[in-house]
Amino acid sequence: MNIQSVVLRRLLSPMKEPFITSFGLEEDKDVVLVELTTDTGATGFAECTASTAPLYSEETNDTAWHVMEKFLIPALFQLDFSTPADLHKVREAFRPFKGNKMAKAALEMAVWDAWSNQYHVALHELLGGTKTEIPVGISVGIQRDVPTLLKKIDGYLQQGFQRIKVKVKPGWDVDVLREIRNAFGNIPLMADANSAYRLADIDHLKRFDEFELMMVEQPLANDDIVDHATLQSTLSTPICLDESIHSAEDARKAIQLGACKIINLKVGRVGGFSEAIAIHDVCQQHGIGVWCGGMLETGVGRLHNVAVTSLPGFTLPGDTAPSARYFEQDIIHPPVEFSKPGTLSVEPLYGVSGRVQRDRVERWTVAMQTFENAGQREV
Ligand code: OSB
Ligand code: MG
Repeated sequence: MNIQSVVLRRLLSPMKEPFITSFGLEEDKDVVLVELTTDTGATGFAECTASTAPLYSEETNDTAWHVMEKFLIPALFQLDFSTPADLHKVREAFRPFKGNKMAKAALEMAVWDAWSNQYHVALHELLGGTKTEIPVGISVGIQRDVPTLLKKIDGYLQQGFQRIKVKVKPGWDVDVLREIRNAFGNIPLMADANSAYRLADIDHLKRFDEFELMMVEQPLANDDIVDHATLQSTLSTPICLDESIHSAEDARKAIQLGACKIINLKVGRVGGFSEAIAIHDVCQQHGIGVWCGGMLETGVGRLHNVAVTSLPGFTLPGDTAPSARYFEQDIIHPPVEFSKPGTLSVEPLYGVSGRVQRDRVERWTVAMQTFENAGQREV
């Protein structure tokens, strides 16, 4: 398999409601969608999980586009793929370029997606996935007030979501968690701070233990693992790292230091499927819990998240909610929907291209650029 062309598209589409975290607010879906075409005419899609502003990580959609255009697409055009093991070549080809994991992931995932499409191998099987059903949780943003939050949680519990994650920040944490416990008792509950605290807040963070949360996600800085280890040694609540983990090496070091007991694995954040599989394997070897996080993806990223969650180590419910949670109309059809409340089934998917609705993609496209693999054409 050779890559003949790459099309980058920037899409802007409305979301059902804004999503508020300790770092800011996301109102519309602003996303770079990658489409690859291979020498046999097979198609691979993937989406980039960067955002408009560098608030979750340092990447933005503009930087991702730039890095793909100038460095990653030219490197990709040098590669050819003859066996599934060759798919790991993409990670190696991108390794000299530092960081920019979301840009790398978008192209790398589109290559796996294209292989799945070209050779009619189910994507989850290509990744090594074995599960046919996955449990699903929900991430609930910061709300105007506690009654509004409780009403939302009530609705999600009724829909069957198997775990509630609430976003917390200083001033919206202990009292809110107490109200949730008072209202809903012993539900599977966790909190995500998106780096909103410092180690100096340790006494405050210890108060979280009272609520017997499944975990607290990324309480400290996005680039820290050392202080997280100190914090974990005094907290009974398991720490889950999100922002701090960009590679299997990061995971190994965090585990070795005792910085976390659980990892939120986002394929975009770690640079693609190869690295995601490696992190999954490190977690499995060390008995560390792992689950698939989300970045408010469109259906394209959502289907990829479902496929990766089929790997056996993904034992905890992920942030892989159905399409309807975010969009009136997803860019895929049929949308991602529960097979039974709180559960998604992992259906064999031969790349996502058969689900992508081109008219919807075109409706939301605000920029587009095509890259032809000139070298390939001469062959
Ligand atoms: O920290 O997990 C996060 C959304 C955007 C950026 C960061 C995060 C999130 C979520 C929502 O928690 C996950 C989802 O529902 O896709
Ligand atoms: Mg998080």
